[in-house]
Amino acid sequence: MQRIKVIDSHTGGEPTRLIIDGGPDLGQGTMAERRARFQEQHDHLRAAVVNEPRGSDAFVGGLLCEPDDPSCDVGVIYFNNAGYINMCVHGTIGLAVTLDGLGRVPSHRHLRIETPVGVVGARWDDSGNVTVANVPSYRDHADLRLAVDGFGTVTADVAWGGNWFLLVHEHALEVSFENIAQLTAFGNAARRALTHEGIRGSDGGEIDHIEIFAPAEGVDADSRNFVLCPGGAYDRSPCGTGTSAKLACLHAAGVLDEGAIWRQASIVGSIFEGWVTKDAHGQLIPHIRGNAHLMGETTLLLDPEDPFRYGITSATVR
Ligand code: PYC
Repeated sequence: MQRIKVIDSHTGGEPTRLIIDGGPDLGQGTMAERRARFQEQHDHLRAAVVNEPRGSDAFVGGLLCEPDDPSCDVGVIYFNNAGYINMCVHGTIGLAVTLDGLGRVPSHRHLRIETPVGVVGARWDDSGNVTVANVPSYRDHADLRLAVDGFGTVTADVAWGGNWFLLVHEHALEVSFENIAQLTAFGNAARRALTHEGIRGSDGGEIDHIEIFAPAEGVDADSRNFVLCPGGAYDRSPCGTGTSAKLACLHAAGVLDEGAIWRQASIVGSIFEGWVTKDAHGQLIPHIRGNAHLMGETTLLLDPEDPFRYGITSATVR
């Protein structure tokens, strides 16, 4: 019986399942190289950890690794029900709180974390919140007009915040918890429209996260968002890489100065605070502050007799 030890947390309602023991041995190399090995040789374990019947479409999984970069404390590879994601801020806040619970955080209360798309930082403040200093982020396209089948033409930006986002700011949608089914249908149609139009990120990457914005009503925030993740689930948190992409767009538009606070509410009302600084190379660094709660410490059992031990996926359904 294969055993995989995980710790579950949630960040603003969005779950993270961190593999702390029993995960695949990916050998040495950068996180990007090890992620490729994970995908090629051990993808069934990704599916086992996050898909039903053990997981759900909402879970983001993280595989804790020894870092390749000696300046880092840990490395991590993030994944979900559909595959692998580049960076995950809510997951990094969850990882930080998990390592703290395990007593693995240095006394200076700061972690350097290696990901497939760069090194990020996680720092605690006196209130117990964690701030993630994300990878350099930027706006790629402004005010793109996109015809979305069944929803008319919307206006959106494209930005990198550790993943590629379409950030829709002019639309006729109601951004509310009650309207999740329609928002999800829109997000899927917008992804099809991007594919149809051949619109990708400037590095050729697929724009696989769709983010829709509206004024925040009933919460103390600058905006409320709905984020559709690549596997079809919506982000319960405000999505830290999505908030990073938003900060990059606001800064590029000249409406968010360095250090000014932006409060982003999610579709369930949880909030991240964000601001931007510039690094030594003049690149824009988003900082995202939030907190996470531990939910469970589990040993997953993969019974060789269980036909769904590697999750319910198209590969296991008969
Ligand atoms: O918080 O960056 C994030 C994230 C990405 C996908 C789900 N959450």
